[in-house]
Amino acid sequence: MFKILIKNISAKEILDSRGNPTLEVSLWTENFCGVAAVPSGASTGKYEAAELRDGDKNRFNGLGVKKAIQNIEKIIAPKLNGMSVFDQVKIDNLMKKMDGTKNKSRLGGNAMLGVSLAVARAAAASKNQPLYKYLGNFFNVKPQMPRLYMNLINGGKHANNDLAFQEYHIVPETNDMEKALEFGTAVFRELKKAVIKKYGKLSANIGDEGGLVPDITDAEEPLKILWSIVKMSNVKCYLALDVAANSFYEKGKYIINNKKLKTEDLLNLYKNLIKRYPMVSIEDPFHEEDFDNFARLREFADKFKVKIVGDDLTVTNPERIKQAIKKGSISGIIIKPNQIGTLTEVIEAIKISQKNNITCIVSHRSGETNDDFISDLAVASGAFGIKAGAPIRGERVAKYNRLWEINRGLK
Ligand code: 2PG
Ligand code: MG
Repeated sequence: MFKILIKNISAKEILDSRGNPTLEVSLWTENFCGVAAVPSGASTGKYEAAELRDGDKNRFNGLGVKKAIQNIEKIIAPKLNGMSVFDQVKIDNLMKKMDGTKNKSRLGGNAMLGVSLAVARAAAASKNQPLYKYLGNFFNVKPQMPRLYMNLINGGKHANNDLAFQEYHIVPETNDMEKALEFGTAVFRELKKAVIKKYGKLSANIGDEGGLVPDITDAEEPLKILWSIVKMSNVKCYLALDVAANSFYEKGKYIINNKKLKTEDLLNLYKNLIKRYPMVSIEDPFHEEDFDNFARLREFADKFKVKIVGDDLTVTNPERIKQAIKKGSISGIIIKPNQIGTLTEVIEAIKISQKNNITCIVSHRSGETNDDFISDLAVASGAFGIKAGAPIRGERVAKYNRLWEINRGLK
């Protein structure tokens, strides 16, 4: 294959959707430039790739990423310059080797991911291909539009309310983007009205992912409200949860609505929800080490065709994913590029999952940028779903608008 050589790599700080600094990489060849920005989570798993922050309290509350930028420009760039943008695997492996740590703490997972994604963007541009087409070369599947997981009610670490569960999604049963988006925005409008009527106008304020933040404490109530709206329509639509249970797990108990629940109680709560609502999936139902109770719930959920999804449990890490598969803990998985730090490992994570019949859902982070890489990735990998928040807020709609655009091209 012909080669297009990397000439220069630079990076700069930009703000993410929470107003924290993150980095954006520009990777230059003779004629093209690939740009990629890196998101940041709030409910992060212990086993995620390290996010390198400056820790200088006098600047951006310690969250600056100048060190990561220096690593890109002073350590990574000199080694990558002269390599071909088509050598994605070689480049990612080289960065891993240069980093040399298990969790990418030396160079920073954020630094490495920014470069890795920018390489792919520059490669796609060099071939004059849309990104999803270029990424499609790494997968043996037909590109496919993902189902939209629209997070319409926010709780947990993404909201200033007392809802323990982090995300309440609607998942329209269609991969026609226009139909899904039109439906999603209509439900969101109705939801706003319903919530204001029942809980007052402050309840229609929004959280980190654009969903409403009603003053509700009961974990089931949001499902009730969403279902009451969705069931009126003639579009088939499921509900989904990201519990992010790790964020309210303390000393062996789960704190929900000021009550301390035992694992057994929480398991029963899920079983009841599965019986009562048209759920498609439940993500992170237990804390990030609890492979066994994930497996118990999965066994039950299988009978209802509800997927039990790993996120903090699996952190897009091929080793953790293999462990979860072996233990029967998951039937679905969240794919977040910045949890692992290189595109090559993201692709590996997706392939291992698909080979084992695990449903893939590509996901944004709660702290996002306008970068829409994950939309192309979801399509190219034939992922079942994509989590991109509510269909409002610029950094969320960037993903939806990109999918809409790709959908036009695919038709
Ligand atoms: C999650 C994500 C994205 P965060 O838990 O799945 O919705 O949240 O980026 O805060 O980890
Ligand atoms: Mg999650």
